[in-house]
This record gives sequence, structure tokens and C-alpha cells, in this order.
Amino acid sequence: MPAPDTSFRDRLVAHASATDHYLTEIISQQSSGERVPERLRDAVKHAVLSGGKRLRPFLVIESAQLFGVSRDRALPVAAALECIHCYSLVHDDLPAMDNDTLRRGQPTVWSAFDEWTAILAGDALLTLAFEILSDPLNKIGSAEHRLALTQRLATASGWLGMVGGQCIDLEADKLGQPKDPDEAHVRKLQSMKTGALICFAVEAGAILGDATPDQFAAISRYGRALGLAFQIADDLLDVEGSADVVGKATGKDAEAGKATLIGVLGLNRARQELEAAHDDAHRSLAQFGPEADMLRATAGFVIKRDR
Ligand code: GRG
Repeated sequence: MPAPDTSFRDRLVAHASATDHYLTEIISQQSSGERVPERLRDAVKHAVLSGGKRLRPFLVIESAQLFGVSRDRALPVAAALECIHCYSLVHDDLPAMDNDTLRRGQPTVWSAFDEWTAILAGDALLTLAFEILSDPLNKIGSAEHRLALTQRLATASGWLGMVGGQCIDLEADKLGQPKDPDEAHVRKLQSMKTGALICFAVEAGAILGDATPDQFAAISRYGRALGLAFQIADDLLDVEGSADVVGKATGKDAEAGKATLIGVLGLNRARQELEAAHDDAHRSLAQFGPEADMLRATAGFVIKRDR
């Protein structure tokens, strides 16, 4: 097996390009007739095909490969998950939410188009995700697999997951509730808002590969640790990163009074938590051999990322 650090980036790029290809095809297939309004098509393209690390698709594909599942079978799941992720970014950037004008180094959808178009583009992407997942003509496999994935993705992205976490976040941000968010509050909101989709990404591979309950539990624990590491790294980028490199405005969390682990623990302890989450991600993969090296390398990438 090649050294994870060098081959990691190559594989990230390769899976990202396969995901981009899949998404480009499905968007153009669906919007080629006269039914999809051009404006909506352009806004969806802007939201989806404007860069992005494609980390969640990468995790779906690598986790699937750990369980012997081909990239072709995993790709529709990876693409569906990226649609949900992109919708969440489009809605998060709206004036009513985070009011951001820069995302992935480009104007956000609402600032390039307008608010109502951005809301509809997000809605279209949310529903497209489930259309992809439930399509019997794709390569995902059996109806049981598609059903299990559909149910889990719905839970991860809905009010028990990302949407619920976003609401808790905005309650702090807009309403000042709770007055003094503590560590448990921040952990809950982050595990729902960001962690749930990242955890789904790796669990999806285990579902596709019919993992044993033991393997599934290990992968789930890895997903939770990685989600936590990802969010702390994101909070650190907001404090220490530069907008030019990160591709979005930085320094916004403290200004908006956002509940973050840096806010409740301070910078040094937040950095220690990041290390601890990285180590936990590694420990959770103890039962796997070198075939899990890409997932191990991902934990390293997440804590060191600069965008
Ligand atoms: C609007 C329902 C709803 C939810 C929004 C994900 C989210 C919830 C908000 C995004 C706000 C944010 C900056 C969260 C921190 C973690 C995060 C999701 C960062 C962006 O993900 P990356 O770094 O982005 O994977 P790219 O652009 O690489 O895809």
C-alpha cells in the first residue's frame, strides 16, 4: 500500500472528480428538457459545481471500499450526500441565517442570484438527494440497501440531526439562548449540525458493505470522532485562518456570539480536544488493518486542513 499522506491527496482528488462527474451528469440529465427553469438550474449548478473539498463523498467511497464495495456502487450515495451538504450551505448563507456573501471563494448563491432563488435551489437539492438514493436504476444495489440509506440520511439531515443542530445554533446566535452555553450544549449542537452528516458518510459505506454489528459500531465511533475533529478544526479556521485561503469570511463566530468549543474551553483546550478526537478516530479503527489507512489519513487531513 502506498504511503497514506501522498496517496491521500491523490485519492481525494480522484474521488472528488468522480463525484463531480456524477453530479454534473445527473444535473444535466434532469434539467435538459424544458421543465426545469433555467434560473433554478443555474443556481443549483452554482451551488454544487463550484469547488468544495468533497470530503463527505470521499468518506462514503473510502468507507465502502473498506468493506469491499466498489466506487461505482458508492458514488450515487456520495452524490446524494453532497447534494444535502450543498443545500445546507446555500441555506446557511442566506441573510436570515448566517448572511454570508462568500463561499468556496465565490459569491454565495443568494448574492449571485437572490434569496428566493437560493431557497428554491436548496429545496431542489434536498429533494434531488432522495431521488438519487431511491432510484432503482442506479448501482447502489438492493432495495434494502437503498431503504436503509434513505432512512439514515433523512435522520442525519433532519431535525434529529443537521436541521435540529442548525436551529440550536441560531437560537444562540439570534436569540441569545441559552444565555451561557456550556460545553455539553456546544457538543450537542455540533454533533447534530456537522457531525451527523459526517457520521452518515462513513456509516453509509458500512451499510453498503453489510458490515457486522461490531464493525458498524467501530465505524460509527470513527465518524463521531471525525465529525468532532472537523468542527473544532473549522472553529479554529474561523479564528486563525485567512478568508483568502479558507474561501469564506473568517472571524465571524466570536463577533456573532456563536457557541463554539473555543468559546467555552479557550483556544488551548480546544486544540487539545482536537488532538483527542484525532486519537479517538485512530483508536476506533483498531480492529481494521492497513485497508483502513485512508480513513486514518483522513483524520490527519481534517485536523491539519487550512480551508
Ligand atoms: C441550513 C439546515 C441548514 C443547515 C446548515 C452545515 C451547516 C448547517 C452550516 C454550515 C456552517 C458551517 C461553517 C459549519 C461548519 C462545518 C461545515 C459544514 C463547513 C463546511 O464544510 P466543508 O469544509 O465545505 O466540507 P466544502 O466547501 O469543502 O464542501
